[in-house]
Amino acid sequence: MHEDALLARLAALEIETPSWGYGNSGTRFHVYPWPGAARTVHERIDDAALVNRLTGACPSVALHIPWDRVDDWEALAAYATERGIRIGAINPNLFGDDAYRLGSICNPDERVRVQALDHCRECVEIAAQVGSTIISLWLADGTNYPGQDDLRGRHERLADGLEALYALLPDAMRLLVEYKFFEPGFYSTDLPDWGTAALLCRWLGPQAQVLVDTGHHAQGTNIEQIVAVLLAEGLLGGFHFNNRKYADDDLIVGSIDPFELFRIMREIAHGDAADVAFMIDQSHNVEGKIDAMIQSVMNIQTAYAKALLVDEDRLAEAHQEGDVLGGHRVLLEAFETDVRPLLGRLRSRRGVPEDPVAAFREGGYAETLARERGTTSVESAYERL
Ligand code: LRH
Ligand code: MN
Repeated sequence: MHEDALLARLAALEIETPSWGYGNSGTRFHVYPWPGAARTVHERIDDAALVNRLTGACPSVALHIPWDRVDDWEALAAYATERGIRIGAINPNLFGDDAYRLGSICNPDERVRVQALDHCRECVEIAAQVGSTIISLWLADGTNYPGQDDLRGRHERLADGLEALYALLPDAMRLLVEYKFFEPGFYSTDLPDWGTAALLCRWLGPQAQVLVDTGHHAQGTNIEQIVAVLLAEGLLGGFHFNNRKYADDDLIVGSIDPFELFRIMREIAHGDAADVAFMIDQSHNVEGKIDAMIQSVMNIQTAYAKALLVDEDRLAEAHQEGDVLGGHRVLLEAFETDVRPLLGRLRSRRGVPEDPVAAFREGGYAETLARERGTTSVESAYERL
């Protein structure tokens, strides 16, 4: 592929960052506060806008409701626009309420199911007010013990609930259905895998597609094959990029297994991914939030650049000739290519720093934010928790 075509494909890659990735976050063991970490939706939007200014690749920020709730949604959309970004996917929260102990739309209690659908209806209205076209739905629904509930009954309630939500969508809006194989359900999860999500999306209709969170699979799962099949079926709606070594660790994408990310992005580069929403979903528990997010964007761009370098003609030849190692070596050649100079040229063409993480660190942004937000040190950040 000629360099101009490569740079055009790379320039077209837009990566949405999550508002919840900019605030203090942790595990059930502890939340370690970070000096200058965003505390309000406006500060989270400010940080997302800074990531966009330094990378030129992140024109939208995903919101989570009610974590990012405000009284005036138009004003919030304007606040984002003034800072050069727009509000992206709206994520309903059907896990952060006492009522959801036994689930939300799969709950055996109809009153809870009605409450869950009401929240989804509010999220559809919010999306319409802020100009968002994506409802990104993850359900924590599941059970912890055999016999706790009827698995078939829960599936039927799941289908009914999604059908009712689907009916609320205006024409231009999409429902992205996110699956996860376990947690917080430790015996069954009602939306556990890509197959269940794909079946339901195909049944719901063309505005429903599957969201692949790269941390939501059993060890050893071939995620790029799931991506290839969903692309082939026109059911791939988007990604929640992150990385993990063990479970849903939500670490920086590409930080543990960059070769896997490359293999996933090769399926994207080789497929028709025009409508795929590339979103990050991470929590930065021990590191700075903003430079971690910028590094994540760079890791995705790196994987995509290498994927675009795959010599697809030679690969097809190797497949035709049954040249097993030959085919593998075509992929290795691209993966082992240093694409930093190419990405440096992309960024200088865009007028953004060639190394955005270095620019953030050398630019004193962290110190400025910590001073402005009054948490100049970890200690003072502790006091504010
Ligand atoms: C669930 C999940 C989901 C979000 C949450 C922040 O594990 O991936 O996408 O709602 O993380
Ligand atoms: Mn996710």
